[in-house]
Amino acid sequence: MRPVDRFDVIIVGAGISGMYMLYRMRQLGLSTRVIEMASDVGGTWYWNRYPGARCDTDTMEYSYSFNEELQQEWEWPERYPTQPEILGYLNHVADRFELRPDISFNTRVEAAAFDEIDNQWRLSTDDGAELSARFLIMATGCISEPNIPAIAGMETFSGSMYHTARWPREGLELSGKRVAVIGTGSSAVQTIPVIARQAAHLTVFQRSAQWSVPAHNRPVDPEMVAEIKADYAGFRARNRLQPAGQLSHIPSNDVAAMSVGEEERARILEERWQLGGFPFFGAFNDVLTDAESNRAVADFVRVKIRNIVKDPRVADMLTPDYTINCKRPVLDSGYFETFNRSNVQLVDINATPIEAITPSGLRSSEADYELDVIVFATGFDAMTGALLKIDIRGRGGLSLREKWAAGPVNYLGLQVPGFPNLFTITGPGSPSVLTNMMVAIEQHVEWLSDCIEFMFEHDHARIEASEEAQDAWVAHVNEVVNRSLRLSCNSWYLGANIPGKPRVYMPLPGFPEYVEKCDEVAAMGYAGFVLS
Ligand code: FAD
Ligand code: N01
Repeated sequence: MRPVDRFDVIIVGAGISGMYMLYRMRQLGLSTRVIEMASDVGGTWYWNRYPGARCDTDTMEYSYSFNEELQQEWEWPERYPTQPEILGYLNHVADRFELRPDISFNTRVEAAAFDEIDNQWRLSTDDGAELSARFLIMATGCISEPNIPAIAGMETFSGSMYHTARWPREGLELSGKRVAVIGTGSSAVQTIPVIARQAAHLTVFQRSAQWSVPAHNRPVDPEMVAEIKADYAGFRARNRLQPAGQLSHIPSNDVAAMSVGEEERARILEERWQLGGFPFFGAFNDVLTDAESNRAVADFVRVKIRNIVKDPRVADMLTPDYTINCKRPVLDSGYFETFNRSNVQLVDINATPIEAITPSGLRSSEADYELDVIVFATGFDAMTGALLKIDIRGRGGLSLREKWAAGPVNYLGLQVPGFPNLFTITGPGSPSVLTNMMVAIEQHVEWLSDCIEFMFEHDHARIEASEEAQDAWVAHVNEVVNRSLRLSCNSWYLGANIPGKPRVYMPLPGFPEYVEKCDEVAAMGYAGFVLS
């Protein structure tokens, strides 16, 4: 039998969260090991290599803020960095802070069980290793477990099939190929215009039309960069006070849509449309709370789609019929324009469902499509998928899969009663994917580092959220969500994209108040947790 490697802290995942968590644990002088199933660091930016993949958070905000030299020295070329640029940055961080020696790559955590006798988490991995640690930090990512729909006949296809999050590292030659993209979420909207330019023919299979707004990517303005860098810390601090932890320089307009006249409303929307990116969704303060305001903003985008797409029948198919900003907002660079190309066809799979994948392509209820490549841009089993793939057992053998059978429950989005010393970074029940993730990740990592330091300083062996704290927190999340229009559409926030997944709104709309609550809990000696 191989000996058990024992650590103070084990972190699962070496994306942005796991890397920073490791850095902080080292600063505390704790023995720490990161387990990562990929062959290198980067997480999201390691896996998502599809053509056109890039960030849609403004570049000066999607980077670590914990090291002043790093943020001063790093140069981003464009408003939204590309996947290779972000991966290059994360590799630089790994090199600069010499993180790799404490990371086991190509290793998947399969199971984790809490040993109540010595307060240790015992982990087993796919290479047969056994490890244990006092604290277990799940940095497994919210958008990391790909969703590949089960379609009859998949195994018979003679061409090649790829999920956007499992794109081949060596790239893919698409010129002259007949390509299908299934799905029209953020990944699809980014890749469709690029694939359309490369492939001989592209067929897009759409289940839900997409409210997409122009990204308006462009080279960064050196003057703006100099201004931000003159007080980068201040810029970050101001962003952390914004509702989505970003864009303090283009803040949301704190005005209700229907409180201004039609002309003024159109002017504000047009101004933000021209600005591009997420500021469009901050045009008014009640887009997600007032149905009439929501309709006014949606009508504005409907007209835009109709003006861009030449074929009115295709424009109709591309126009969503649900609440705008209810699914995750999407930014594009020429998405709607792509459907004016003669080599691009749109298929509405609600009207003509996909029946099977065949040896030569795909068959819908109405037609056969001859294909060389099928791209699944079908998203992820978000927020809980990667966690529940691991067999996690807490006190008394309690299984997390059972505990969360009706949907995730926890306290502060950080800890689940019954699972002492185990924490999730950007877990369900926290603002997480509703914010700039860099901000959400840094806030969680810093709170957790302080908590773990406190535990060691005070010689506490165990920390566990109470059931009462969990129940009150879950009620709070539901109450906030119920005040909005967020339940009015099918979204991955709700698990609606995964057949059989409980319909529970997972993230908490509530930044930056959430941060105050976390700080308050810590200041009160970790109120709501039992320390022993
Ligand atoms: P991840 O980057 O997902 O890393 C998790 C890691 O855990 C992965 O490397 C995975 O391999 C590993 N792992 C999981 N399970 C196991 C296991 N059992 N054993 C071992 N290793 C495991 N957010 C924004 O704020 N702005 C954006 O513009 C933005 N763009 C995005 C674009 C794409 C294409 C995607 C998919 C997401 C985007 N996001 C964006 C969200 C993005 O996921 C986060 O910003 C951030 O990268 C998450 O980092 P993380 O370290 O928490 O998780
Ligand atoms: O995934 P998605 P994604 N048959 O779930 C459809 C981040 N991200 O990879 O809407 C047919 O959004 C599904 O249809 P529906 C960002 O947070 C960021 O695009 O469920 N179709 C949808 O159209 C984002 O939200 C960036 O009805 C099926 C699509 O596939 C998150 O990652 C870039 C189907 C999936 O869209 C996920 O984005 C990329 C089925 N069985 C990603 N199942 C940027 O920052 C699903 N679909 C730029």
